[in-house]
Amino acid sequence: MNTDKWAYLDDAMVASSKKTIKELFAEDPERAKKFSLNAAGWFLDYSKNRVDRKAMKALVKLAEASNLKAEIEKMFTGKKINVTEDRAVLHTALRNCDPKARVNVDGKNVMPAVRAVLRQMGDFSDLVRQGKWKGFTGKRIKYIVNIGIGGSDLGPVMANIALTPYAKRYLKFFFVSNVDSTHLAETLKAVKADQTLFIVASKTFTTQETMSNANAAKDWLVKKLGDKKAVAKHFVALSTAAKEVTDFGISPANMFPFWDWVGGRYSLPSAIGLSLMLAIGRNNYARFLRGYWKMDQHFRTAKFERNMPVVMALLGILYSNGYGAETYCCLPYDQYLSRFPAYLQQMDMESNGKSTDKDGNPVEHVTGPIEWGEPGTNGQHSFYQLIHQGTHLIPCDFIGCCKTHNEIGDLHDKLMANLFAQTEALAFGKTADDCRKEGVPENLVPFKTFEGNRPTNTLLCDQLKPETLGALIALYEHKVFTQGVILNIYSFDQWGVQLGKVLAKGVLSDLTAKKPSGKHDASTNQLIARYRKAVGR
Ligand code: G6Q
Repeated sequence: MNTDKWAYLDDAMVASSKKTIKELFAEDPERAKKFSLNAAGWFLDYSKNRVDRKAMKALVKLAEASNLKAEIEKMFTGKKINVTEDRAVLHTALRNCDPKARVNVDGKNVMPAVRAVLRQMGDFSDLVRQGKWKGFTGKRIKYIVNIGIGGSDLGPVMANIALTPYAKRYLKFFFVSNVDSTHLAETLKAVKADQTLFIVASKTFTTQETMSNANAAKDWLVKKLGDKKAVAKHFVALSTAAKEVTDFGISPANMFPFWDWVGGRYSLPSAIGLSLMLAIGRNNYARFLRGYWKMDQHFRTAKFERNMPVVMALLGILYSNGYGAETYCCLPYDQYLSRFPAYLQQMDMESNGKSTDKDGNPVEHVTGPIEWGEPGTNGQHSFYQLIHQGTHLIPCDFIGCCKTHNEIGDLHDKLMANLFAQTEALAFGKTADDCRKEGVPENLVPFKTFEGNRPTNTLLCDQLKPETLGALIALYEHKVFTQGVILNIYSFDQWGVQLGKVLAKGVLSDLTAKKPSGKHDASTNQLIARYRKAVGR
């Protein structure tokens, strides 16, 4: 690796800080066109960023000097780039739609197994959707409860909401993730045992929250239907852990497998997507995968300067490491994408929230940004004030769909007008002179002035469809991957999640034991004692 590669970021900063976005637009009438890209059904306008050609060239050099091309190939061809877990990273194989594709892990082509699981999922979802999969008492399935957390929950929830227009409305979906008993209890109140299918979604099948909820759901079902044998008709598993699944009481025939080379937060296109397939059907699910695949191919083959994930990644690096932006905001102007920011949060922050580089040294650059966001226009009436006039620089992605699935009067025009207007206001602001011309009294001018020069990307698609959603997810996955490569960190492990899990076990035994160990710090001991007193232990 070129150790001087960060000099390219300095070059980019020199070019970037010379002119404001307003000045950049004034000097080039073709700017909008030049700083726009198309890929896999998405149009990206990144002209409202603090970059000119020079800055972009320098940023592209940063990507090249990070050996990005070679790293992309390593991922797509199954090299073990998840070094700390000694695993390949092959979520791209899950949506590889080329019937002749071969992708080897440890010398074995994984594609036949990928296709076999997709067929298994398709056949099962046909049975359920057609009412041919009967519950223990002979009734068809109406309620589907996905029990999973983190990567086994956020993607399925997000995509189920996003593709509601394609869903079979007869089926009612629920997602239970939290170990807070309220989550399961409220769900069980809304379903009928003899018509409910529980999907236990867990890569490891050992996660405390998921297994606690799954066991409680199993007890509930057996009690309601009065026979242990009912489990076979009402529980299926999505997992890599065949033994644990069998020990739980789910037959291998009702297990949909995936593999250790699928990371939890990248697992939506694996068996973890079963709840989505049940909702939208196998054909729409195939479209969803095809969208991912199109973006995968774009990422793998397009030149960096025309490569949508790479361009977005480079802009992100410019703001986090050049301008010190600490957060990144995702603002979908589509109610169906309401959970997309939450999904992105895990994808980005769990992947690139690292402080050790690949050589085991402390990182010298800012790694993953704090990712947040809410659907527009709601956010406009709460936190946008800070984005417009606050002291933080917050780069934003605005995401919109030109056609709505729900035409009501001019609501969609209004929604999109707000999206476009926000990016305009953020980029161009409003000068003190503009205020004066509008007759703003002098004492109010400082308050009504907008600095502008606030960077945004705008992503537009024709309509939110299965394929556009797949492509959108892949776009961000590859953006995060690119940033990880440039930052020289491992994006596919998550050791930071472990410590809390281990400590929780010790605390749990102190909450329930006859006598607490008192081995924690004074604050934690005090909290444990207070809790025990409140619940009468
Ligand atoms: C994702 C993380 C994490 C994981 C959950 C659930 O990349 O590893 O969010 O998905 O902890 O894990 P299981 O699927 O094993 O239950």
